[in-house]
Amino acid sequence: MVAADNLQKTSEEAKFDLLAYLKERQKLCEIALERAIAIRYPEKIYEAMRYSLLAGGKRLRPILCLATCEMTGGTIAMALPTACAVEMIHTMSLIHDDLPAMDNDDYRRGKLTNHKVYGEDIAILAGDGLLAYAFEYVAENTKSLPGERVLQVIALLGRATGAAGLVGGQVLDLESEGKKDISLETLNFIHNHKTAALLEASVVSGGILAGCTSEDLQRLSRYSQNIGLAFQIVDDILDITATQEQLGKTAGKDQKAQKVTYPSLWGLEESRHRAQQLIEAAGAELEPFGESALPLRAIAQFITSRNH
Ligand code: GRG
Repeated sequence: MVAADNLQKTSEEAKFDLLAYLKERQKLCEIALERAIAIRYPEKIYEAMRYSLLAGGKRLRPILCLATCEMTGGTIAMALPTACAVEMIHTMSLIHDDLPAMDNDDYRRGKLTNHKVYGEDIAILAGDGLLAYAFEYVAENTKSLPGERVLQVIALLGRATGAAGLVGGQVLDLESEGKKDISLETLNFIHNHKTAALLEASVVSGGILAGCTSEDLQRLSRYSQNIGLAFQIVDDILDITATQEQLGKTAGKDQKAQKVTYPSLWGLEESRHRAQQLIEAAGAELEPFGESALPLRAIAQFITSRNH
């Protein structure tokens, strides 16, 4: 019986065309993001915000938010403003991460970084503008849902972005620079906050908007913490194995900076193995959602198979 169930699942998964799904969802997100910010006076700041927001990228976070909302009984319309907001927050973090005071990078998403085009002052403000607008956008545009759900989403996004999330992870990352004795515990803390926190907020907010039970929200948290860490392990692997063209940003930066990474602790093979284990653990959390979990399951697999 178990074997038959597994066979059934395999054939359903085989039928699911992830690439077509991602392409369609990316297009939907591109259109929504393009409409979200119009150019007004003073034009320069809106242009700088749009330059990075509309520079491409995989749109993984908004796609996860929409997919989770649908999986748990909600609709795309319910989650679209939040999906746009998580991409605005993510883009803000990339703009600030690339600044000379942080990672000092010249390329992002295959284009010159924001500060290289607009200068450091405007790049800082473009990040700030996107961050503030993300919260305004959710509050103003999430229609026909209980206000309590919207407040819960806003609180979750705030927590994932501030010192308990992205900011905290970035601080520890900066403090770890140049140190060779970083423990696995510290490395996990950095990436659970820098990378997994916003992925988790993207997924869980989709569930909140759809009105999930707290038990299901906990499952969604565990799913996303697992894919978040796997995502970072793969990011570290790609920094070694992929080219600048594939990544759209400078490759080989970690090794050059002699940064402690998962491959530097475990080696490439073991890192791949552990990322796959995390993806399997993530998939197990989706069991109760049955067939409607196909997109989230396939996205988790994509995280370990991606080459950019
Ligand atoms: C100023 C409130 C505030 C926060 C900023 C700079 C910073 C604090 C945090 C850094 C966060 C950061 C850049 C984490 C890295 C996450 C990561 C793996 C990014 C790459 O994500 P992808 O591969 O990129 O999804 P695309 O371009 O496809 O969207």
